[in-house]
Amino acid sequence: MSDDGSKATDGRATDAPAGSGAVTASIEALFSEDRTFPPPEDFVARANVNDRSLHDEAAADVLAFWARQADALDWVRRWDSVLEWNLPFAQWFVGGSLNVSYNCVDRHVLAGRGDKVAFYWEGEPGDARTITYGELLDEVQRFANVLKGLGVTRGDRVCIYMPMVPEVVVAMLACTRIGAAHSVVFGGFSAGALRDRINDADAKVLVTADAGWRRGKPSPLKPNADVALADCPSVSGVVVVDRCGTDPDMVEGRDWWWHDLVPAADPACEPEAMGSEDLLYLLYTSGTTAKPKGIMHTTGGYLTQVAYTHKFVFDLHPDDDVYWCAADVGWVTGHSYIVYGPLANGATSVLYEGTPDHPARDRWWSIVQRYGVTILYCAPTAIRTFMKWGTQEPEKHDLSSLRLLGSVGEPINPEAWMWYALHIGGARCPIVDTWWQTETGGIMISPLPGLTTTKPGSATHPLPGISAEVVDDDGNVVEVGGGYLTISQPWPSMLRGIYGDPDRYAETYWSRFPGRYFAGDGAKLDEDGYLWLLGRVDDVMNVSGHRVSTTEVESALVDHPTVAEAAVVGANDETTGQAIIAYVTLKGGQEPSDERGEDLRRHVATRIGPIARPKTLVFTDDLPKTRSGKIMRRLLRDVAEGRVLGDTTTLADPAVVEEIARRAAAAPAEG
Ligand code: 7RM
Repeated sequence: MSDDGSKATDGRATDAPAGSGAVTASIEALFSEDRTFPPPEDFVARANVNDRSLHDEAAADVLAFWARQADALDWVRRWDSVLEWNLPFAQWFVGGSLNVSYNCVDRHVLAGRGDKVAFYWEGEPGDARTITYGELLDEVQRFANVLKGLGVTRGDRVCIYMPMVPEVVVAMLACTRIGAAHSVVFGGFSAGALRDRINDADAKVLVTADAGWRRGKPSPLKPNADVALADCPSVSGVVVVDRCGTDPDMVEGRDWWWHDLVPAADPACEPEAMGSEDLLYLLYTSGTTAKPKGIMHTTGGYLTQVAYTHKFVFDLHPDDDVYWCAADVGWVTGHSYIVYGPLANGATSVLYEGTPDHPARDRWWSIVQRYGVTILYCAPTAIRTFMKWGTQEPEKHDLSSLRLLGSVGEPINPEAWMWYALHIGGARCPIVDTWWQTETGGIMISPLPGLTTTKPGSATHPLPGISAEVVDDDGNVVEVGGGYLTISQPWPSMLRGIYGDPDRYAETYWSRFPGRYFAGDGAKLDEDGYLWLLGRVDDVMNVSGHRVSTTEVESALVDHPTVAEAAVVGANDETTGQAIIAYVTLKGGQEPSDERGEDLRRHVATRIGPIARPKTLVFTDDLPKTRSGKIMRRLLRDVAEGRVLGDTTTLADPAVVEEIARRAAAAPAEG
């Protein structure tokens, strides 16, 4: 799709904005037939983007456009060329040098904003800290010197395995200050997963904590780290934050307390001038094989795109907004939209350590009210969980500070979109459904909230500067209809490779459609030029020769008033190729029964067509999810096809899938 593919629906001139403050009218609009939402008039009036000039600039000269975005950063040396492109290898802002921690912290302090709050941090037990940009600068410099003292130098790798405490941000920025690459490993991963990632990256130092708070209990980290480190010869030093007072074993000469080293460290550390293409970080992501891929991100292009997208997609007004990205820093969303984008833009953010149901199911909404959160960015899986818990939870709090909502990580079904808009956004806040990946580094496809008319469930259009196209099996561009989502031009925050495996990079991302980056996602373009993400292509089912998206069937199920959440897979079937198997969690107070199951199957058939009617429907209390909240359809397929369960170690709760297997064996199926 071209950059101007959205002209008909993006222009203010062609759309009548919804009346300002007219909540009743907005609620009616929420349930109107066409279900399209122009940005509210009062939002448009103050928005960073409310016309097509960014689109026009990018369409006129995309490299000049990206150079202008890069100019929003402070460079030690300006680049010689914006892009050097030897497909599939890109280099951005070649010859330029800069320091990421300087851009994220120092320059705001130097501009007189040292007292501005960078983070309102809240621990799960209710303890809290406010960290200003000035304090962040002090801690980052000290910790940078601590790392140097442990022998870390420019070009080394540092592994970070931590809970959501301010020190995790400090550790990441300290690495960037001295030119070391970090590899953050999500705190929910096991000792074995940590070991493999440390060894693949050949990390010199590990930064961790004794434990982090989860549902009222310390969830251990240091004991896992000790198990991992028994097989990690590259690690010579470990720094431990005492978060929970669990008194872990400390190995003499290897392990050091944060609270001993940091206060004693030299408070001044000059930022290293790094090349634009120097490695900024590695982030491991699982692919189709057992070995996780170390996705490589570099410095100048990455920071340019995350700052640009954070400013325009979230319509950031740094002096007024309180921004909260509720992801974990162990995922790419945390890297780009908790740490680098917001800090590069001088934002004030909320950082929360714990679970949404501790001490009660209104914890998030109490945080929104207390800090006056204006922008909330979270995942559909969280929204569906809140739907399941009921509207009485958000209704306990005043959420009127919110003015913009974001979604990321999975397709958001229209039902969840509407619930989010109505019960969290008060029918007042635009929603940005942002599509991107660990590999893309930053947001690629999303509404611009002051410009784009949204449709619930559609991520709408590629951002200015991004060339996304849907292609068919043969790589031909699809104008209207379904196919594969590809990116046809390089972008600044694209991955630069898979650490230690350049062949795998070319093979995984650039071989399926020559000349195009293939994201692994199915997508369709509707008649109005709107993009609908249909999930990973291995989630597209083929029933009697018809392509049926798992997402569409899930959406239809969740659209039923009794359903809280649904996951759908295609299981091998002798007659139809694949058969549709649905796993359904009912809302609180709803009872599973054969009649209810039949009712839901009929509902899907009415919504999409008889071809999409699930053959089997299994009621479950929970769905198997990864720790980042993505439904593990692979395991549900194993269950559906009666296979021995595959690897469940990346699941948040492995017991869930065993229970589902028991119920599936007993579920009735249509002949
Ligand atoms: C940011 C992140 C990437 C995969 C991606 C998609 C899915 C993410 C959306 C989405 C539909 C969205 N990185 N995905 N965002 N699908 N609409 N707005 O999640 O590397 O962990 O996952 O997530 O399948 O390929 S990730």
